Amino acid sequence: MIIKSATFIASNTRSDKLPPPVIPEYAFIGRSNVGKSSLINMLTDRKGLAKTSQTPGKTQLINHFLINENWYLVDLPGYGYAKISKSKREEWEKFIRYYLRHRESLQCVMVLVDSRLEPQKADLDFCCWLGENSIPFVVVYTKTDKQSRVKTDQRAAAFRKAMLQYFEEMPQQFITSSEAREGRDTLLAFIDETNKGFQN
Ligand SMILES: Nc1nc2c(ncn2[C@@H]2O[C@H](COP(=O)(O)OP(=O)(O)OP(=O)(O)O)[C@@H](O)[C@H]2O)c(=O)[nH]1
Ligand SMILES: [Mg+2]
Repeated sequence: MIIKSATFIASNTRSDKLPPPVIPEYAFIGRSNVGKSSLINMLTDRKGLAKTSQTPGKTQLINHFLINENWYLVDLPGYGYAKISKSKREEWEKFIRYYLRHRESLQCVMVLVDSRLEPQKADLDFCCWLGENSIPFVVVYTKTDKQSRVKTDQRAAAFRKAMLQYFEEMPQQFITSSEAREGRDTLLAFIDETNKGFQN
C-alpha cells in the first residue's frame, strides 16, 4: 500500500465524540513507551504525525489519523504506566476498554510488544482480555533494531509459548523496527487486505 495522505483528525477523551464509524479502523496499543507512536510515524512516513517521547505516558488520548482518505489509524495511551495516579489510570483504562469493546468499525487491534523483553504479564493479561471480548488482534514486536535477529526470534518464541497457555492458536505476529523501518510493507499489506473485507 502506498501512503498518499495521512492527516490528524482528532484527539478524544470521550467515546461519543469519536469520528463516525464508517471506515475501517486499526488501534495501536501496548505498554507505555513500547513504540506505538513511532510505529505510526514509520508506517505513514510522517515523522511528527504522532507525538513520541522518551518519557512514558506521552500519548494520553484517543488520536485518530485518516490515511488515504479511507481508513483510520488510532494511537492510544499505553497501559502499565506507573507514574500517574491510580484513579486517573483506572479512568483511562475504563475509557479505552469501552472504546475497544464498542467501536463497530474497529477491524483489528495491533498489540505492540517490546521484542527485547521476556513475556510480560501486562501484555498477556491484555491479550486475554481482548480474547475474552472477541476483539480481533495481532501481535507486533517492536524495537528489533536494538538486538540481534536470533534474540528477537527467541523472544517471539517465548511470547508465543506463553500465549498458547491461554489461546488455542497464536494470533498473527509481525516483527518491526521503527528505527530500521522493518516490517512496514508486511503490516501495510495486512491492513490493505483487511480493509477489503470491510462492510459498512
Ligand atoms: N531504537 C528504537 N527506538 C524506538 C523504536 N520505536 C520507538 N523507539 C523509541 O522509544 C521511545 C518511545 O517511543 P513512542 O513511540 O513515544 O512510544 P509509545 O508507545 O507511543 O509511548 P506512550 O505514548 O508514552 O505510551 C522513543 O524514545 C522512541 O524513539 C524502534 O523501533 N527502535
Ligand atoms: Mg505514544
